[in-house]
Amino acid sequence: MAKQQKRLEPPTSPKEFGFFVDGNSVPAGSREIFERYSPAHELPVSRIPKCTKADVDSAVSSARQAFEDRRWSGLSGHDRSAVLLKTADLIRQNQDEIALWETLENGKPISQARAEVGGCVGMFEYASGLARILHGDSFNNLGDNIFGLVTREPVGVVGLITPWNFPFLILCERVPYILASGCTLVVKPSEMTSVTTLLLAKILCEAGLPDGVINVVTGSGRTVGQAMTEHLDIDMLSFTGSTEVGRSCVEAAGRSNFKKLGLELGGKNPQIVFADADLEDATDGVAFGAAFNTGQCCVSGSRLIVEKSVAAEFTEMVKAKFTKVSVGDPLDENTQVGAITTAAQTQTILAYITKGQEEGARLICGGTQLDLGKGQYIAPTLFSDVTSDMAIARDEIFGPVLTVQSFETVEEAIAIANDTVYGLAASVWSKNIDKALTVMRRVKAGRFWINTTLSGGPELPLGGFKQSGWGREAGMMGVEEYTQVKSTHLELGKRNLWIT
Ligand code: TXE
Repeated sequence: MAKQQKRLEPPTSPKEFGFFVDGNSVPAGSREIFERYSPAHELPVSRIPKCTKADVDSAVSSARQAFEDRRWSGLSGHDRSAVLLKTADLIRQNQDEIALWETLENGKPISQARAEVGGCVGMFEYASGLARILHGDSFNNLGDNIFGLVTREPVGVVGLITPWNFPFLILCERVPYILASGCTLVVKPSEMTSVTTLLLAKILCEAGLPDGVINVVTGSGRTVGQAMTEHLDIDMLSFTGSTEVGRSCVEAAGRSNFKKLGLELGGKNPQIVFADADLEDATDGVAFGAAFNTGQCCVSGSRLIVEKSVAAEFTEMVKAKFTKVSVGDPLDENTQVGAITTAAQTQTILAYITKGQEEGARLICGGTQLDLGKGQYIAPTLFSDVTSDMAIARDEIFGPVLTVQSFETVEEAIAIANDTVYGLAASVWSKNIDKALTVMRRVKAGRFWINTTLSGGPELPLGGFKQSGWGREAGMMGVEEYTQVKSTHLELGKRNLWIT
């Protein structure tokens, strides 16, 4: 039973926000405004400035100044840690407000949004420890006259471009780790979901982060995002979003300053179910993995690959779950699946559903837009008779659409799972440890779940194999990614002269 909460309502008028540079909120002034509508309530909820290239320059210059004068990187790990811990506390105190904005702008259920914000508290707490743990290495085995040191330094000014599917969670899987490393930041949230990024910048400053260490520019990908990818004074760019824009980040880095890149891109993630799995758990997990966050997750388990002997039965069990899941107003405490975040995404999902039928897949359930009076909703959709060459089995749909394929041997299951250009995540359901571990070792994916799915936390690194991206976020690696390594040789005693 969901706990009893006061029924939340969307605001009666949109709230204005400025962007954030050098510790100050900068009002829109004469800039154009982007008005965001709640995808569930069809009401304007927020108004944010569309920043210009000049705004990107001023944000980068603020981050550069803050980096070069060492107001943050020059602090001890202990002092940086204290700011991150205080931030964790303030996020906890502001959990309801942050969660409400996530729901209003993204359309995700409020109970889910609250849980995600709770998880973000943990990200800051964990990264606060890493600020103190981060260290290099030394070599005492190079002979009596040489000593070797390996030190880590923050990479510099980091640009961070985030998407709209988990605006606060994806932000918090990166920001505390970047700050733990000593870097400074310019963040560009998706224009669809900017508010919680602006709230985090304010909270960080309240927690004692020096001005200029975090800056937020709002607005379009084509203007603001593109300017960041090409900027000569951004040392590293972390991008999460579509494969297409990821490719343009690589090209822009090549054209500009070879900035270091971290990329988290698309996925077409398999969920492999063996006949010996606990089928009740597996059904629930598979349905959750595909429909959670309306399937708008880079790690969504969108391809069910099930052992032939139980395929028909299992498909029926997933259908029963899908028809039972509560889709509706994300402000309702009992909703499990909320609204599709953007009108463009709704059209993309519906077009794939049509294409699946045209390609000969069999629609088992869902497949339609739900009319709930207002808002964009799509019923969890299940397709069987799917083959690996169909677009619905190959492309990232980013919606609540699950395809079913079957296999007879472990080798066949692995081959189907790997038959994709992506390698972000995968799940396997089996009570046989040999099979589960064989699949884990052989399927190419950066995140793996055995008898569970979509679980995570601040400790384990995230990232993709193949075309799902470069680098890792979170965990110790999530801090190390934002450092560069310096090797120092130190000679002791008298030099063995070259010219005598
Ligand atoms: O993503 P974009 P979109 C996938 C998913 C979805 C598709 C399109 O399949 O259907 O991408 O979504 C900024 N230079 N994912 O169009 O455009 C943009 O403003 C620099 C998977 O919304 O990639 C936003 O801040 N930046 C993914 C961010 O990039 C640019 C999450 C992501 O938007 C830019 C989201 C440019 N030229 C979508 N153009 C995941 N891996 O979780 C846009 N942006």
